[in-house]
Amino acid sequence: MKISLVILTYNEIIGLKALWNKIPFETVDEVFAVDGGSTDGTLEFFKKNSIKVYGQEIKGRGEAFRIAFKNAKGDALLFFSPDGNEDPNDIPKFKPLLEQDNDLVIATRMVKSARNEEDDQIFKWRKWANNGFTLMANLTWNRNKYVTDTINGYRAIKKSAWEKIRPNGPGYTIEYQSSIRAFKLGLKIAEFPTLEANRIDNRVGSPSIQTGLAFVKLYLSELKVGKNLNP
Ligand SMILES: Nc1nc2c(ncn2[C@@H]2O[C@H](COP(=O)(O)OP(=O)(O)OP(=O)(O)O)[C@@H](O)[C@H]2O)c(=O)[nH]1
Ligand SMILES: [Mg+2]
Repeated sequence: MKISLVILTYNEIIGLKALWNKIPFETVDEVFAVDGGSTDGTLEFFKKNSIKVYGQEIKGRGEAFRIAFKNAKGDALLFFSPDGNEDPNDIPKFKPLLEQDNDLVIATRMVKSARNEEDDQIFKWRKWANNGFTLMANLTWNRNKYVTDTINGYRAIKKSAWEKIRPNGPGYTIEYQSSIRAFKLGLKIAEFPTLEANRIDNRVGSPSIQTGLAFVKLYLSELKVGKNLNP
């Protein structure tokens, strides 16, 4: 099975530089980046390191995923966000699970042996919200083993599965929609625990309230479309 590593960036030069030498490139078959319009030196960094970059006419991670699937040569795409949250040591863990016939493999931040970015805070607002959305998706659509982190971006998806689910959602909803649609079709999903670290620069990434509302909207629209995924 050939794996395409997709690096997702939007002004991520600080994390990118810090993590670059820790990425096990030798364990994947292809590497490219999809960039949402960086102006901070990210594009120059990729150029210097001979990494092909696809730009986006429409911003957001949803569009980035779609561009990646259009262009990748691999059988499965592994999405990596170099902002510090995702541990590059996990990159080789996806392939064996894909080869065990799983369509979607998710690095979960929501089991005992894992860590979520907010675990050292008393009020884990984002974690709790994520767990709420995950519960709703599992109860509504999952007929197999409970999936603990339907939202994490650190995941690998087989091209064959993507073509069946064809997620059309915007921005940060893309992972949630992919998980929901995989539930609907009864695709095989595996998870392994990951240790989510803090963002390397101290920026705030996704805006919480706006993203939460987008998730509610996505959940409702998935209820409406049901199994009619390609209208
Ligand atoms: N290609 C692409 N990547 C994006 C876009 N928006 C965000 N990203 C990248 O996706 C990754 C995750 O985005 P973040 O904004 O950090 O979202 P988050 O992880 O929910 O937020 P934090 O917890 O604050 O890090 C980062 O590597 C971003 O650079 C986009 O429009 N296009
Ligand atoms: Mg992040």
